[in-house]
Amino acid sequence: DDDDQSGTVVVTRTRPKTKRPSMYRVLLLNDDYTPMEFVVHVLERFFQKTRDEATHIMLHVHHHGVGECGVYTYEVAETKVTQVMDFARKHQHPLQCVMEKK
Ligand code: NFA
Repeated sequence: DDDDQSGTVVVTRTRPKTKRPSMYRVLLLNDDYTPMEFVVHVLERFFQKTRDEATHIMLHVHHHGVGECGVYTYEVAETKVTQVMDFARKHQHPLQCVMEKK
């Protein structure tokens, strides 16, 4: 409740405004050089995939050029992309990981 210049009592009610966060897909891109086993390892290590799930996603990327690793809020997606890019660079593989708004 409030009191304005005229002395009128102004009642302002609030409603709970909970905005759901935007979600972002994290994608792996195919290339000709990164070993298949390395991509499977990345999917297990950074995206908590089982070996079978990781193999399926890796083969999808290999055949279609791009594939989804997971869907996360902005900061989590950004962290995954950085972790994967740093790990690929460390091992001198050209693997690319990107994020896109859903
Ligand atoms: N195309 C790569 C190869 O034949 C494997 C790969 C899969 C790379 C998925 C990147 C992403 N060694």
